Amino acid sequence: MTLDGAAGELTLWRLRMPLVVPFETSFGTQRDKDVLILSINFDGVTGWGECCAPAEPGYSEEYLDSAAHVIEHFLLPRMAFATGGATSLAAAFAGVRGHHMAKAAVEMAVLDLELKTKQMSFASYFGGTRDRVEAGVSVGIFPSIPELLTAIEGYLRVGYRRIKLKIAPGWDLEPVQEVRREFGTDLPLQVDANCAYTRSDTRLLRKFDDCGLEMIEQPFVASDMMGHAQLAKVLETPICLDESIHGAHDTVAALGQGACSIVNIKPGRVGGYLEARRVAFVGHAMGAQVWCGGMVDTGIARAANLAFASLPELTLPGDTSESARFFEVDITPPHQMIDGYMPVPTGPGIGVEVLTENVRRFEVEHRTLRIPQRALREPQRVLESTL
Ligand code: OSB
Ligand code: MG
Repeated sequence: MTLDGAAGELTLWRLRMPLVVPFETSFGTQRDKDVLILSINFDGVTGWGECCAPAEPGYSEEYLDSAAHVIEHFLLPRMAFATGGATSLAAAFAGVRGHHMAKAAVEMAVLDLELKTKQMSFASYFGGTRDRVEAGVSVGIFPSIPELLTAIEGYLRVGYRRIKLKIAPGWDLEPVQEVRREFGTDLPLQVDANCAYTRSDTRLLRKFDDCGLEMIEQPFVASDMMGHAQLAKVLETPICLDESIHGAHDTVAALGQGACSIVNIKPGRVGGYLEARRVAFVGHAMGAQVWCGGMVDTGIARAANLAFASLPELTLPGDTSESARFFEVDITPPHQMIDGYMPVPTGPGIGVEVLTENVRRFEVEHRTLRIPQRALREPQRVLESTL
C-alpha cells in the first residue's frame, strides 16, 4: 500500500468516554478516558488508529493535544514519503524526535488500512501463534483496603487469572499483604509503582520479597536505569520496566545492565507495533520475559494489543482485560473474556468494527485533514520544505 497517487484523508477524533469506576494511580485519578483516535480514508477503505497519550503529561511527556499537534503538523506532511506503507513510516518520521505515541497512532491506522486491503489480521501479520491470551487486570488505588478486596473479588469472580495492584507511598505493603491474606499465595499477583519511589525506599521495597510477587513494575523514575540495576541486586522480586523502555535499544541497555528481567511492552510507548515486535524479539532473545501492557484502551487499541499479545515471545499474562473493565459502552463491540482468556481478533486489520454511532456519541471534536496533494505529487519539494 502506498499513500501516493490518490487523495487520502485523515480525521482526528477527540472523544471523552466515561469510565465504569475511577482509576487511581500514583500520578492521579482518572474518571473519564479522553482519547484521540484517527481514521484514514483511502480509496474507499478506512483504517483506524488509537493514540494512547493521556490527557495530561503524567505518565510520560506526551499528552493528547501534543500528539494531535504533532500528527497534524509534522507527521501528516511526512506520510506521503512512506511509499512502502506501514513499514516505511519509521524512516519517513525519523526527522521528528520522540513523540512515540503520536507516531504509533498513525502506524496503527496505516497498518489497519493496509491489512484490510490484504484481508489479513494484525495477529497473522505479527506472527501470533495463539487464538486467545490470558486475561490480566490492573487494579487502581482504592480509598480503603475493604473496597480494594471487594473489587478484586469481583475481578476473580468473572475469571481474571492475574492481578496487578497499583502502589504508591502510603498504599503499598499493607494492601498487598491483605490481598495475600484474603486470596492466598497461589494468586498470580504483581505491583506497579509508576515511578513513585526513590533509592531511599529500598528498605521498604525489600519487604515485598515476602509477598511472593511475580514482579514489581517501574519502582523508580524512568531515567534511573542504574538505580533499578542496583535495586535488582538486593531484591528477590523481579523488576519489570515500563516507563523506562522506549524501544529496542533501551531494552538491550536495561537487560544488559541488569536493570530488569521483565519488560512491559506498550506499543504506543515504543512508537508502534513494529518496534514493539522488535522489543519482544530482542527481550526474549536476551532471556527476559515480556508482556503486553495497556493504557486504559478503547476497543481499537485493545484489539491490536490482543493481536500483539498472541506472539509466542510474550510469555506472561498482560494487562489484557475486558472492555467492561473500563467501559460500559465502547466504540467497538466489547472484547469479552471466555474462561479467563481473551479471544484474539481474527478479522482483517484490527479485526473489530468501529461503531461510528458510538464515536459520535462520545465525540468532543473532530478535524478532517487532507493528506496534502502537493506532498503526494512533489514529495521531494515538500520533504525539503518541512525539514
Ligand atoms: O503503568 O501500566 C501502567 C494505565 C495508564 C497508564 C499507565 C499504566 C496503566 C495501567 C492500566 O496499569 C492498564 C490497562 O489499561 O489495563
Ligand atoms: Mg506500568
